[in-house]
Amino acid sequence: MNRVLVTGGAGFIGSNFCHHLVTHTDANITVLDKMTYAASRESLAALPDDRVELVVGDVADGAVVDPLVAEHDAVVHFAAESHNDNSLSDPSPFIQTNLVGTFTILEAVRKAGTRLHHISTDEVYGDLELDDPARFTEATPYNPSSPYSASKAGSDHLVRAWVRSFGVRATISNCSNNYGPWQHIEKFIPRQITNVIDGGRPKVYGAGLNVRDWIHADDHSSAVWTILNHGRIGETYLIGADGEETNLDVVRMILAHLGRPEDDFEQVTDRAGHDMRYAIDSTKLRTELGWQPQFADFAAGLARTIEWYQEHQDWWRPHKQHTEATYAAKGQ
Ligand code: NAD
Ligand code: TDX
Repeated sequence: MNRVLVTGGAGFIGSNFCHHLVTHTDANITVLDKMTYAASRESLAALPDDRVELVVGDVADGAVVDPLVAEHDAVVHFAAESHNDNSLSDPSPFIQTNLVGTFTILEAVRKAGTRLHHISTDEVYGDLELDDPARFTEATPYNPSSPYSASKAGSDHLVRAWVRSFGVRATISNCSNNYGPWQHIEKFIPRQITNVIDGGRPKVYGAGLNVRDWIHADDHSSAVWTILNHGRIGETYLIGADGEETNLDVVRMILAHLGRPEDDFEQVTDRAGHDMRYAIDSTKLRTELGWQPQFADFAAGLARTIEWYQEHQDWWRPHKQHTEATYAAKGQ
């Protein structure tokens, strides 16, 4: 795995994975990224030029993808439209990037014989009831709720079909909700942190009882590298760090850390079709491949993340007004 092509490598998790590779491996990296609103050159700026190259291009463009894929030992496919709320406002780019883009990557690896790891999400399994003792496993039936999660589910099915029909050498991982540095401020945790830093109030959808299973992006990256090197071809691995929290509890932790009363938040219009609870059972990854998360304590990881956003106001502040105006127009 000396030459790794990372699609979506200028996004939140893809850039974290590039940092992981530079720190923990000898691999040289090419990032293929369309540089949408979600991308950030700053997230890659600290990485050495002689090991990381950025190619600006679209994963749905075979003329760009095919020659790049042929030059690499492995492709790690992060590129996606990733925000549920945006998929409710306009599903079109989700279909194009998440489905046509994954199809384009699959055709390229089929031709070149390159190893593929496909990055997916726990949302493909739909949601669980709050009082359900069950968690998602690799055997849970697909049941996506939103245009985003349906497009990710479809991309997983394409990967499985290309493995079975064409012998493509691919693995899939479905990870729970990530948090950490460089996450776009449209997403729940950075939105609330930056609201409070700005003197505003967190905006909680509906009653705030929805549960998400949080994992630090560093732990997602280490799991992906483990699967790429040791995972069995054709297999799916669920990635999670036992981090279930209600949205209300996360907001209270952010408020408390920043010295504000824990009830100083607003309840706003709920998300259409809002999934109630996600929960990952990552036993297969832990027992088969020996992976363990490093951020076992969510509160400690969240505190470090809050401090990172306090220290990187130059990065997020130019996007804050537009992001909040978009939410305000939807009553959120
Ligand atoms: P992100 O939105 O921060 O980054 C996505 C990146 O993909 C951006 O840099 C964007 O410019 C790029 N991109 C978008 N369309 C592209 C295209 N057509 N061609 C090339 N590049 C394109 O997303 P993220 O949160 O880092 O998520 C990365 C991956 O991880 C996605 O596949 C997502 O479904 C998956 N995932 C995310 C989470 C999470 O909590 N954020 C959890 C599980 C899985
Ligand atoms: O302002 C908000 N208020 C609020 O209550 C926002 C932005 C969100 N929420 C709620 C909705 C969810 O219950 O917080 C929870 C988390 O929301 P998001 O950050 O939008 O994440 P989610 O919809 O759970 O999806 C995330 O995890 C799975 C990622 O965005 C996906 O890319 C990933 O696949």
